[in-house]
Amino acid sequence: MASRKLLTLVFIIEQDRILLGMKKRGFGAGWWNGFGGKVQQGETIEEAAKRELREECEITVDSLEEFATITFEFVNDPPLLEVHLFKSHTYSGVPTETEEMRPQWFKHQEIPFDTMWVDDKIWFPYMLAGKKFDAYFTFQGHHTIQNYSITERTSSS
Ligand code: 6OG
Repeated sequence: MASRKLLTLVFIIEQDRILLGMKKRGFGAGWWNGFGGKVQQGETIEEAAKRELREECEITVDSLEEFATITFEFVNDPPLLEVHLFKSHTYSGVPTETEEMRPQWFKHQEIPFDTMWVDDKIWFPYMLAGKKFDAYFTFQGHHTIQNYSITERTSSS
């Protein structure tokens, strides 16, 4: 079986706006995204999500709701990325620029999809509608989606 890397992605979502960060370095640099990174040994996925949020924009959350997983396959470029997505409506602190991310609020209708990973415009509508889902995207390089699937979670799953 192909090896997988576990990653987190956190969104602070208020009624009419969402907090994104401009990634300043590393994977996905130059694109707006949620806050997140690799799960380290000895921490749970949720602990990693909270740590990355704190490290990347200096805010904290009491609790996070896990609402989706997205697995990314890059053709001829393993490993698979298994990204666990979390959201919160509330947070403590002031979103602050760090070496890794420059945070900024966006109205739901003004999300900068042209400066984001191309998968985002496909699944953000699910997230903003409060849906839970599991998705799989196969990428050819970093700009082209070869195919994908999204399965909405039913209330019993
Ligand atoms: P570091 O490797 O820098 O964390 N990530 C993606 N996010 C979106 N929206 N689309 C993708 O399409 C992504 N691939 C990875 C997961 C990388 C961060 O980027 C996210 C992590 O939060 C391919 O530590």
